[in-house]
Amino acid sequence: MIALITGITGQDGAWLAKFLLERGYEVWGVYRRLSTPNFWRLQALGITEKVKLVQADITDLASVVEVLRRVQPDEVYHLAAQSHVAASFDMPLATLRETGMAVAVLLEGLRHVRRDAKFYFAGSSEMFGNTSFNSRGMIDESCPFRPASPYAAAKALGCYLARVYREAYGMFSVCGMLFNHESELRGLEFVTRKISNAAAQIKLGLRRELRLGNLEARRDWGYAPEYVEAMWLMLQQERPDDYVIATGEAHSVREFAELAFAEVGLDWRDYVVVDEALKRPRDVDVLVGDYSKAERELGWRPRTSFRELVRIMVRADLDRWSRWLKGEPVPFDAPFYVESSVVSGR
Ligand code: NAP
Ligand code: F7E
Repeated sequence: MIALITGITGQDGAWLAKFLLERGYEVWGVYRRLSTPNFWRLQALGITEKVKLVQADITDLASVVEVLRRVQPDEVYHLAAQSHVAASFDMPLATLRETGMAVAVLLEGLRHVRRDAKFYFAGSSEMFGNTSFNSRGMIDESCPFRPASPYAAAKALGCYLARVYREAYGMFSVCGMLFNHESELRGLEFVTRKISNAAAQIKLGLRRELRLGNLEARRDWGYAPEYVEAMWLMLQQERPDDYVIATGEAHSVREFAELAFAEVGLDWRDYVVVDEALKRPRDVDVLVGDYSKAERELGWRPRTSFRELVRIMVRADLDRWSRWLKGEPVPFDAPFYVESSVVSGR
């Protein structure tokens, strides 16, 4: 089986590539040209030599069609996007193009080149925004979309397109409604990794404080390697359908910080500074997902607790910085990152 992953250099792309390689897939990954190569996650997982990398920009139909013709994939996992919610307020048009319109680029490309391929679209809990909850006090597939950011609006467009191509052309096209999922490969601009990295640096005396925005936001945080398995399961079903993937538990940013600093023996209150500039023009208060349908139909359920997730992330950052201080070569992003309220996003 041949799988094509867009966004292979991102967190989920790397974990998914590893997962599919382990199942015997021939894995191709789309990456875009950057001034500096960005393969640290593939290196960290030791799979750089095992995946086949092809260059394309997901907003460029010609380049996408060229890749589809060359690869002839059986399964396409469309993960590439401008994935940062706060950045979408700063770059709404670019986000709509890369996160929303690009879904039409992929679907049109597939419709013309490989209509029988299975297509996974990386939808998001953000599509629901401040929606009304189901009778279990959670969000499921039937809850209405109420996007609260340009990112969320773009993802909602992508999800609707995935359904339109399924219904209009009979394509096997699904929208995964994934709630926040994190890991040691998470980007530094997202709050969990921002915290785990800072806790590790502060512990080792490499910095003094951590500036955060809205500490009261509550999110349903799961472990990314388990979530990519759900993507694959969706494409192994007889009929295409959309699924919520979540843990069913919400925790606040404050709780994450508390646990992360405790993991390195520190009190978060001594180091975290709330910075109003890091608060978003609009935020979603609480997102918590009901994964009953996925459990029933895919046999999927989360396995890593919130506490374990925090531990995995903090220990990974502590280990990486400790090795880096000893001069060992470590594939990670943090030493090259400049964090300030101007560049770090919210
Ligand atoms: P990520 O780490 O930010 O990765 C995004 C990927 O998209 C990167 O490989 C990036 O390439 C690529 N990309 C962006 N614009 C591109 C373009 N114009 N052409 C080609 N590639 C482009 O995101 P992630 O956390 O892995 O998430 C994967 C997908 O799931 C995203 O669509 C995200 O919106 C969605 N999602 C994520 C979560 C979550 O909690 N992680 C939850 C729900 C949905 P570069 O490396 O070159 O930047
Ligand atoms: O923010 C609050 C922030 O940027 C989480 C993406 O993968 O998941 C992710 O989007 C919460 C928000 O993730 C800071 O206001 C406080 O309430 O880690 P985040 P996100 O916006 O939930 C969804 C499901 C996706 O689809 C996205 O692709 O944390 N927060 N202080 C902060 N957030 C950031 N980034 N930085 C702070 O300093």
